[in-house]
Amino acid sequence: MPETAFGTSAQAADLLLEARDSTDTLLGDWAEHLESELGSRDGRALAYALRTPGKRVRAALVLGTYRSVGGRSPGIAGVAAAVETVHTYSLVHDDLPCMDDDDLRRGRPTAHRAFDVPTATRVGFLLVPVAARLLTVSTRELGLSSSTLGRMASELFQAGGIEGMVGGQWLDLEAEGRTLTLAELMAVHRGKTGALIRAACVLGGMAAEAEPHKLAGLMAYGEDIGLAFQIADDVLDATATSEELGKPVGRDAELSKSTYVALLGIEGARTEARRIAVKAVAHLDAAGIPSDALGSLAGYIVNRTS
Ligand code: GRG
Repeated sequence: MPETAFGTSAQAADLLLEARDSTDTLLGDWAEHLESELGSRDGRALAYALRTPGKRVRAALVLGTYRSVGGRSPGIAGVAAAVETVHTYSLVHDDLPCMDDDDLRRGRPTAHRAFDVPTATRVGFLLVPVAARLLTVSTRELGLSSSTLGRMASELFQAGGIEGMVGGQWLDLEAEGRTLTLAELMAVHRGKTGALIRAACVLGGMAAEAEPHKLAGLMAYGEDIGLAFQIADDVLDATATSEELGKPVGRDAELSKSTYVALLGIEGARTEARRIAVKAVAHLDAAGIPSDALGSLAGYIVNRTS
């Protein structure tokens, strides 16, 4: 594995592999269970969405942050799957004709193409309580108190709501065809993408019952790495192929979206993503959190090709 400015990439590769395995297995089991529980076209569509295979970066961040502050239980996989389920809901709705109107996601037809728009709309909403159930079951398995569950749920669903993901997406949609300032664009990116990534990092810390200063360090890392992730996404939309991403490319330009690439150019955006990722890792060092695995993930996030 090559050395990068963020250390070796081997630790990120291992974490991502583990996150993919555990998340795909857990969500596959839930898909089967929910399909028979609902027993309808909605059940099949819900299972379809749960089974779409993503990179599982948010799950890897949950595992990595949990372990960085001493967590050791395999039960953390359920928390990771809960975060990925909120993310999947956002992708199902993001692809709808009233939003980005995309046909392909994760190399497969989007949920509304595989089924239909009303079904995909319902599936998006149905995924939110599935995430809540996953979080509840997993915190029980981790032996956490109901007040810790309450704090984790609040973190996750606040990040997924108007103060985070929904709010950021809303601003993003409103801004189509308009040129945002860098400060406005940063607010969009921190909301629509960064908030859930930050929550993944905070949830990992909360599940390990991290001390407050370490939790603050993980939150600061998550805040920066979430922004860096979306800047890298802007770069990939302008530079990667549809085969590499499993979704259409060049959509930002087609929809006249403000992006870091539009404002800073491709190289400028790459440099900015790397600068912010370095800053993210510095928060861990300042909080006394081992940064080998999380530094490696930061490197993956800004250097990835898909
Ligand atoms: C009601 C306004 C309103 C919004 C609903 C749709 C929505 C909520 C939010 C959209 C948030 C969104 C899709 C942000 C983009 C995040 C992003 C960069 C997704 C791609 O993540 P990857 O690369 O994808 O991790 P995989 O497929 O690997 O999981």
